[in-house]
Amino acid sequence: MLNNAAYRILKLNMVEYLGKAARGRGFTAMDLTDPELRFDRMAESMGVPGFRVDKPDDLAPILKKALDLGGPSLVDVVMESPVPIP
Ligand SMILES: Cc1ncc(C[n+]2csc(CCOP(=O)(O)OP(=O)(O)O)c2C)c(N)n1
Ligand SMILES: [Mg+2]
Repeated sequence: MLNNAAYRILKLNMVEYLGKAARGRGFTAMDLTDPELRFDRMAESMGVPGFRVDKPDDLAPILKKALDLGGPSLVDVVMESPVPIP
């Protein structure tokens, strides 16, 4: 899964609605960072192999490892998802 640790669509909606008025305002309750969500660990807790990718160079080897299992697994891919305010 592509994990941007945020409800990004809600941020985009807020910026679209407020435009420049969004400057200086925070995104209340739209970040999922405290606590950090670990979907790899959630998968493991349910008996499904979990992997985490936190740097781009690891993506291909970890995907290969997951696919080589020949069964279900979850790959938690850490994404950046900045939302610029106009
Ligand atoms: C059960 C449920 N609760 C709340 C919502 C409202 N909602 C729509 S999109 C969204 C955030 C989606 O965030 P995410 O899945 O992380 O996707 P992203 O926008 O970050 O790509 C929420 C809370 C919903 N659609 N369904
Ligand atoms: Mg998200």
